[in-house]
Amino acid sequence: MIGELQQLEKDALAELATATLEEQLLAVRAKYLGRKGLLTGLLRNIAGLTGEEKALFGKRCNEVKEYLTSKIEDALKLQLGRKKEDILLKGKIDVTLPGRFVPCGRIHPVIQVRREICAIFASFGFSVVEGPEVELDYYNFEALNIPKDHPARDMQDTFYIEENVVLRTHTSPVQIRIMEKVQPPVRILSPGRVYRPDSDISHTPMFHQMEGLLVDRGVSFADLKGILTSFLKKVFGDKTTLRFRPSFFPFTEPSAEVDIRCVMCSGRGCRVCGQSGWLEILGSGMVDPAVFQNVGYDPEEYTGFAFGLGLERIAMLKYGISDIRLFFENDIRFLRQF
Ligand code: 2NM
Repeated sequence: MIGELQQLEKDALAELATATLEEQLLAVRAKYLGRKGLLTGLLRNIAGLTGEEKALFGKRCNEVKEYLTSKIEDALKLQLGRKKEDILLKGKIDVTLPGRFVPCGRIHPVIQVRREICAIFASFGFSVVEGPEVELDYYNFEALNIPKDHPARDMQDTFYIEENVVLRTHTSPVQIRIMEKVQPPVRILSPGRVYRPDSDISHTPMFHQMEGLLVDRGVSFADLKGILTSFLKKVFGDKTTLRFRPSFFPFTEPSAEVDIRCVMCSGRGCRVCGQSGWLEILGSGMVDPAVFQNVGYDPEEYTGFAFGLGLERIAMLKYGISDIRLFFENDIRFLRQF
């Protein structure tokens, strides 16, 4: 029996010597020292021994058990150390390697222009407001005095979602929503995406608009001219020449379009201004009393002016871009230039 015990110890040590992984070490421990292990099996035979033999064999068994236990513990500790080292080695960073190139984005030119214009009007006391892009027919047309038979209502000019739901064709419905909620004085700016079914070198089905509205007692056309003149000189430079040209919009009366002297040819006539020497920049006018009536403002008490402009158009003139579609192709070589 002592011989079997010695053989067991030898075998266990031999297996331990070749075991390196944690699973292997635990398997060795289970095989020899576990509750159903070989050593327990040997101890079961103790019954057949005499008292003296029993004591000796039991003592030897304990010694072997303690010895093997400590050997396996040592081996387990060693392999844990190796595992930690492995993890550290794998995670080692070579700080002398060159860094990875991270391409840097830019603010889109249309949004740059939007921010610039918002900042100018903020300095005039306007606040920025936003509203839904999917809009009710009522807010997009009806409240703005655009009657059912107006040409702007044709399917060609508006994306319809349902009979009375459209993609907004301008951001004026945002202003109607504000006027419904708050009493004058009102000074607001509503930038945002708008949608019209056009597509060519100067039209995309989605583009960005900015509309402004100022309502108070005693607001006149002179205020409109003053504010818009200051604004355009801030955007295009102090020396900018402008003209107010009579126009028509269903929601303003009187209405005026504002042109600036062509920034490309200084008025001599070129392709950009169609040889006219002038560039159309924005539409404007005194808010029609019918619109005030629709939002519950008393047209006898209040007057106001409003204007609207396309942000892509301003960006094109400012940066000398000839095709509006470039803004939406997301070609990094184009976008990086601004
Ligand atoms: C324009 C031109 C003229 C305009 C009118 C309104 C409102 F809601 F007050 F009636 N908002 N924007 C307006 C006026 C827009 O865009 C060319």
